[in-house]
Amino acid sequence: MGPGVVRELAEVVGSAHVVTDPELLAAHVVDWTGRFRGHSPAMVRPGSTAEVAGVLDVCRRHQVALVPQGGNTGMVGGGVPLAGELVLSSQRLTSAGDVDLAARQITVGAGVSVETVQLAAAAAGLRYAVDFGARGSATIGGSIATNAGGINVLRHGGTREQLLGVEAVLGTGDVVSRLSGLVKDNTGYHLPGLLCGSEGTLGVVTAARLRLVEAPSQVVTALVGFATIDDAVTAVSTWRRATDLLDAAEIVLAAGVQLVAATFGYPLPFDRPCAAYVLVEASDHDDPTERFAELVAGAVGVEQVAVATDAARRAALWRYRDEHTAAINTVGVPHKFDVTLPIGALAAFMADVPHVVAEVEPTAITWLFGHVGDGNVHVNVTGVAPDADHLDERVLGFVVSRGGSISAEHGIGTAKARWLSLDRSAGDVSAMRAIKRALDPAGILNPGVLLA
Ligand code: FAD
Ligand code: 2HG
Ligand code: ZN
Repeated sequence: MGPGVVRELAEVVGSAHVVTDPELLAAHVVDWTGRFRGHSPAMVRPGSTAEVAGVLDVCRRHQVALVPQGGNTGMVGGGVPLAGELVLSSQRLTSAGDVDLAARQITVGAGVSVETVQLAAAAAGLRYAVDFGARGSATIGGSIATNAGGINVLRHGGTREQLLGVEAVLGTGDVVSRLSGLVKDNTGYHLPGLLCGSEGTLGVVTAARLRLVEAPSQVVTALVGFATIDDAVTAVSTWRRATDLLDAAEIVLAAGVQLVAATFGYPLPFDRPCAAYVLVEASDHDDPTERFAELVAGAVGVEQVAVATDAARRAALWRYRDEHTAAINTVGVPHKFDVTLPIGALAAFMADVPHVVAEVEPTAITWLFGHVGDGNVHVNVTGVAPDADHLDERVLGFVVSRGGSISAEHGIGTAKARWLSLDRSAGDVSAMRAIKRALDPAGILNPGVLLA
């Protein structure tokens, strides 16, 4: 990218917002895990949809590839410039409207964090239902691009279910603006739904209209220790059939809990370790604790239970789950496999996958945790080289052989682009390529991601 392009970009966004200093760029060319590291000539920070359109226009005319970037918490190497692309940051797209109480909706810029939306909703007595550990840094734009899931999917759905509309600049330069928040609106193709989960390959999201839900008045959180993984998975299926009140059901294993406690200096949750733990949360208008206690008491293989209803003790239980990602990163740069299995195949998958990893990487460590309520387990493997592709090939192939999906919620990114066809038919991939060609004909948006 020559100085002429930098000048043109500066004319669009102002020279203060075209960052070329390598020190300032450093944090934007490597992903959160440290596995994916690239380089970039510049990061551009447009402050409005019109400026995003201007940047894309410059890029199209000069055939400059770009990577949209929000909080850079993505887990699949999709938000970093691995092939020297320009970085388009949403840092300045931070407008935030008031909560619309009548509609229970809010409109925010793409660079607003998920946590900021949660707090705005809470201040209005409502709730933004998407939640996950990176809430403080992850942006609404990034969460839409990845269709982020998180801990409340089983009750409220993922990001797509909260998305009433978007504003976005497509690779063609067309601006899509659907922020009216109409709940019923079947006028043509549902472009917000298409952009959600498109991983920055079709357009740059600049703003979104989001659904808010009622805030729970009474919440109970429990950490339930089980004798086996199978018991834990079975209990969650049973509870889900018995009640609609579960907000979250997360699984962690003994080794992960031990690692989190040792890394952050927390006490172990119980005096004896359990093979598997389910962190389960339920909420209702009336205190759900009693109903919930009955369900736990009826489960097979329960060894230990800790219950919390006040915010501080609930948070203390959540940290054993939320801090897995950070703790694992202290062990080494992980290979991450974010996969879903049919619920009936989940326990066997969790028992078998460490052996599958050991077949190809005998000294690796396999960590398992995740959103057991929706069949989504995070397989993290440490002790292997970042480019050990044979491991990815083996694990992802194993997932598909058990009827699973190679991406539950993080997306394909660059990490799994080579294996897309393991999980999607030729016709499916061909339809996706046709959409990509139509909406990004110059191929400037995240060229290494998803359909590389
Ligand atoms: P980035 O990492 O900056 O980008 C992610 C992708 O979106 C890239 O492909 C990028 O090009 C694209 N993109 C970013 N902004 C835009 C935009 N405005 N327009 C178009 N494309 C864009 N994810 C889950 O789904 N569930 C979880 O439970 C979860 N927990 C996490 C916990 C931790 C501790 C961490 C570090 C990550 C976790 N993640 C989780 C992954 C990550 O936080 C999400 O994928 C999040 O949605 C990414 O948001 P971001 O703003 O950081 O996006
Ligand atoms: C989570 O559920 C995130 O904590 C991150 O999706 C998963 O670190 C991971 O593999
Ligand atoms: Zn997750």
